[in-house]
Amino acid sequence: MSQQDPLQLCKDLLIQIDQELDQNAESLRIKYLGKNGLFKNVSALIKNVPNEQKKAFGQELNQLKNKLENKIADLESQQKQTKEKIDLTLPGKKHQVGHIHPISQAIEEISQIFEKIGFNRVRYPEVDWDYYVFEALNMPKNHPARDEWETFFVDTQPDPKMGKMVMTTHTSNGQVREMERLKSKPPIRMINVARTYRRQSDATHTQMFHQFEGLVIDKGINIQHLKGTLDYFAESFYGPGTKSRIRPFHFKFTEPSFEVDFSCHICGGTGKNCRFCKSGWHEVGGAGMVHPNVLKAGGIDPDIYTGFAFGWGVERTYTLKKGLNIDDIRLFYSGNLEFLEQF
Ligand code: FA5
Repeated sequence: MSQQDPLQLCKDLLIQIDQELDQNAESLRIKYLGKNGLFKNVSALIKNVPNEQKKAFGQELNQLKNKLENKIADLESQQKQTKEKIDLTLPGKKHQVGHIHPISQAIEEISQIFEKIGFNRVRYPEVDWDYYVFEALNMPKNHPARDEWETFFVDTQPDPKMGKMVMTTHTSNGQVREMERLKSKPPIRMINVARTYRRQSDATHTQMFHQFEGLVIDKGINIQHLKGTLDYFAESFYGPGTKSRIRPFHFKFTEPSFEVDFSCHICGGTGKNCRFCKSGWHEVGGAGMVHPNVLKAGGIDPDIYTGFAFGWGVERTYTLKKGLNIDDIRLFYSGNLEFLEQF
């Protein structure tokens, strides 16, 4: 080494560092900066450098040292990062695991409650003929009662017998369909849960929501059976002590018809100073004894058989559960994970 031009040696080393195949910081440190390293050897050659070149040689050496130190520092930080990446002692990263949507959970719970007492879970079309949604339910064409349902109509060719296609406004479309499925032969114990649609949107209404529809038809079915079923559901879904109440109402497909309330779990049904219910009761939906015309539409003789039906909103029924304080059902469909992850 000592016979070569020290300045040239420095320049060669600068190139050699760039082309260095060994990428291990420690071994490079030893090779270049160690006790017997190349840098020390080259520095020692200063004694051979003529005085007028000493300054240039010194600058070259400085450049060489900086380059070596930077390269070794870079390699060290890269090695540190790689080491961190494969550190097997680090705790694993948890994958985000989703869960069933709260409304699907509610549907499952509701279905099980009714299946326990012999109801048969079914599902009928969510886009259905006018006939099943209105006409077979004692609402003839052009009847004003249809206006209440805020219907979305489907832009298709009407069927001469079945009429227009509509987005189902309620699960009551399943009533005559179930009678037909069972070839008009009671006993019928149906629980029909499905999506339903109306042109409504506010804190208690969404354009798409869910209903569950109960239908029981047999000989000798009366209002007491309906009331017993409501009480059974109230206690099973909301907890012991919850009561049901029916109030006179009007639906074209039931006679008599009722609105159904459940007692408030906050005030126990008293309504005293209760900001949650104000009256002691919460309304969840409708019910009644199946109208003879609806039985006839399903091919069932109303002189032999009677039945009851009810239809409630899943979202509404669910938000009245103890501990839930949801004052806007649109949250269920907002895609807001902070809200949904609570369930
Ligand atoms: C009906 O839909 C009747 N089919 C119920 C029925 C069935 C009566 C069988 C008799 C026999 P109503 O329009 O009141 O009735 O709706 C019932 C429930 O559905 C309401 O009380 C409410 O809980 C829910 N509901 C109605 N519209 C909406 C909406 N836009 N968003 C959320 N829930 C709704």
